[in-house]
Amino acid sequence: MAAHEDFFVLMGRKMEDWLRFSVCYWHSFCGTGADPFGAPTLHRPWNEGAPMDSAKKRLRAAFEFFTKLGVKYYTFHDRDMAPEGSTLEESNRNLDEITDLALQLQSQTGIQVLWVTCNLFAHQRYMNGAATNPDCHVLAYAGAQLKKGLDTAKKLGAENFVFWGGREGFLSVHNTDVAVELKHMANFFKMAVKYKDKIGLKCQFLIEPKPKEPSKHQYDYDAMSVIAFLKHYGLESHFKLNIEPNHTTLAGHSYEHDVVMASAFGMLGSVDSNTGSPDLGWDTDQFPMDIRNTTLVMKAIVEQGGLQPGGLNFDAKVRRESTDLEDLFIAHIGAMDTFARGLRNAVRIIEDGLIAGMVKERYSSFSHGLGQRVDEGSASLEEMEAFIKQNGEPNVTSGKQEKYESIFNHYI
Ligand code: XLS
Ligand code: NI
Ligand code: NI
Repeated sequence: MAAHEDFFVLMGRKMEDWLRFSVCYWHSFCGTGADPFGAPTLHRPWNEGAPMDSAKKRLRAAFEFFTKLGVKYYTFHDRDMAPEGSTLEESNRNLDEITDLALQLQSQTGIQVLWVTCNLFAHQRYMNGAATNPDCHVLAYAGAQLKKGLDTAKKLGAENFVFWGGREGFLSVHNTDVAVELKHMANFFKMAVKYKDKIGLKCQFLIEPKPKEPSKHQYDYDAMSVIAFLKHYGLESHFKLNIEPNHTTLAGHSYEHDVVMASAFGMLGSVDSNTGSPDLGWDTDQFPMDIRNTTLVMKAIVEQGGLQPGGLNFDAKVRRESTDLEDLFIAHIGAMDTFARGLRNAVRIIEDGLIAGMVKERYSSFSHGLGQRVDEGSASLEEMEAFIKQNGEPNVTSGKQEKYESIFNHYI
């Protein structure tokens, strides 16, 4: 291997295989820069023309972008790739026509679908939720749309399928039967698992937590809530999590928190690698540009052996003031560099082993005797009592937080 190639191999794996970058379709190709206070500012040439014509122009432009950028994956919602028709049949026909073209472009370029998802939140019918709607007629529509979404995932060879519960939550507890809604959501997921098996769809199912927005209370609040939900309904072997740090900070956690928690439970499947502004209260979907954050995230990812078949999906949008087409390139390249540097830092932290050694030492009392029995789950309260009667008061040990922080800073 040439020295130059060596530079891109870390811990036996190519950087691109650690990172598995993906471009998202909705923000980068459907986004217009419109916000609740203002008109579109991003005038993309592919958004002009009749809906199906512009859908094709958009797809070709997107593949030109993926190719120029050199990414291998993209993600999309059914409804951002093809416009919704006036009936389910018409929507499905639209999707078939556009995904035929997507399939062609995929085989010409080698670019793959990291994940596909169904938009079960934008249409008016879903205003009170999809799988948690109080009206079964709406739930049925969502199920029918999901069936097509899973067929589409199979057609395009998607490596994952994401469920983000856009309006699966509530605004007021007065009109909501929480227990019933949660049961319906679980049953909806069970139908998805069953259909996936039936059609032989091989992809990984992922749930994306988010605490609020658009609903006030969302059921998939954060990583731990979703894991508890999955375990409660016996679904944990069929799903992993797609963690979006912007949502994690909205839940009141630090940037890396849910990545670390999901990974600790063996449930980290993929990452929507964006960032918010924690000083605001909403999902700003900015490109991740903070190397400290990406170092912590990549450390968790490398420690679990990577994200495959998941990846790092840029669920991020250029600011409405970033109006040049080149800003789309700059944003993605800057974010990829931020993650690449995070990866290199994380690998140095892991290979040096200094922090891991300090953490190991911190827990060393659990490696023998009573500690070992506690760790294995075989100790009893009677033993604790006997131990304390014999050994008395413990000596407190320093947590050394500032030392850890100072060491971490050396790697940034
Ligand atoms: C919205 C979510 C959404 C999902 C896909 O906040 O991040 O974009 O990733 O539906
Ligand atoms: Ni997302
Ligand atoms: Ni989001």
